Amino acid sequence: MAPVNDPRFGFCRDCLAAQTSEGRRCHVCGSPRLLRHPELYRLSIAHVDCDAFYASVEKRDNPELRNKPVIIGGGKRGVVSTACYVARIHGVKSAMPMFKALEACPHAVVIKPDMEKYARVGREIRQMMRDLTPLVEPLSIDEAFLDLSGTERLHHDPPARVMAQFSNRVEREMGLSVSVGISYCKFLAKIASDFEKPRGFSIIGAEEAVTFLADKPVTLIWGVGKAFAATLERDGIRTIGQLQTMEQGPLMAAYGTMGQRLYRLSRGLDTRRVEPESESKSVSAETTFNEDIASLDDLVPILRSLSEKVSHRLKTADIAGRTVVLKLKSRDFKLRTRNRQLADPTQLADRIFRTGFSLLEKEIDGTRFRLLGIGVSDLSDDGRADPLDLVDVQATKRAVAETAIDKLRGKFGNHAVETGYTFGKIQSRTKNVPDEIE
Ligand code: DCP
Ligand code: MG
Repeated sequence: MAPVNDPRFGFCRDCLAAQTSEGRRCHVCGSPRLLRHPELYRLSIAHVDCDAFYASVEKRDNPELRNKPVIIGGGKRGVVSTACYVARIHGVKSAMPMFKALEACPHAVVIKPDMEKYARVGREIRQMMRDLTPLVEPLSIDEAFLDLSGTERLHHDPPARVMAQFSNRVEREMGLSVSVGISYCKFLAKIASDFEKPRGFSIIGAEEAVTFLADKPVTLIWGVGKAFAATLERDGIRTIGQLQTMEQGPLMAAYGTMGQRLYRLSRGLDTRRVEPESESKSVSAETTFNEDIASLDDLVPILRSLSEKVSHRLKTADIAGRTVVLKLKSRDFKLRTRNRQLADPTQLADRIFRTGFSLLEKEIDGTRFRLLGIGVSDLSDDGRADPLDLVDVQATKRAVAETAIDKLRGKFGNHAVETGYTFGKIQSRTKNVPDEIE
């Protein structure tokens, strides 16, 4: 009987044989991909992220590309969506302008993204995750959290071994590779999956969490973007280790709710649960125009009014959504959907509108549109929506203004207050088509 669950014994990621010795290669199959960790059989939160996702799908479907540098991108955005690992060696990165990428790697094969295909592949992989546990929380097209606590009796194997088998299964059946991170919480599982990409498998245990985090930059903390990192830098804080020496009170006094997050996450304290997708998938509003519209100026007031509708429904149901989805239908009925994930769920018209606006702006290319829709998905109702963002004072002011407008509308009806974006601008343009909630 293999010494499963005894942390003195690791196992081989390839053949899963238990490793009884300290050797660097598997004593059964010779593979060097061995896993050993004192908490190996106790950790049950996993994060999975596909390697160079779009590029890997294209390579799988055209074996001639296998050893070539491949860039997915181009089209109207003119930037790199993803680069395979060969292209990355030449310095090509996501979000790089295409012309720069081709300067760095002139012999790269450039492929336009086929979003439908990637979404289908993403769904197939998610289904394989759901074979392991119902607690699967997708974060984007190619990544998800899994909570495997309590599944050991079902699988007759601890989570780490289940995940190693999963990653082998994805390679075998889907022809794609993934990287896996395992820990006791979401924060560290996600960091772990990024640790030794591609084909990675990393483990961060509770014992080592604080030391592991100490020399890492603050940007590793969920919610610390460029702007906030710059604020912290001005205050002399660059590493997570520095946060570990600070108390919660002063951190909250300086940075509000974010201060609490800094305090907790820097110490590896993260009790967020893995939340499977919610029943109601999205809340949206859309409208078909009397006449097709091509100009941004004409679309903006409609977008604003639809954002307010969506926000009103979210507030009424006391839910919030983390992904903003923009929908456009062109005169020839071609559908475009674009989405963007926010750092926190929102129910504010202002955030929905501003995010929708930045997505819409990019789509203005002379096409005449017959329909515009805006909505949010990734719904949640746990009160984590719209933390007051002390970094962006203007955003806080707008949120406060919006609450005031909501109160007035609550008293005097929906048309009591109109914002500058919509005032007098849209009545004549839109048909009275019912909106939808999926
Ligand atoms: N993506 C994009 N634009 C970006 C970043 C990502 O269109 N700026 C798309 C393309 C990626 C997919 O999302 O294939 C997944 O994003 P990841 O950040 O997980 O990147 P990859 O999977 O490509 O690479 P990695 O191996 O680093 O995960
Ligand atoms: Mg990825």
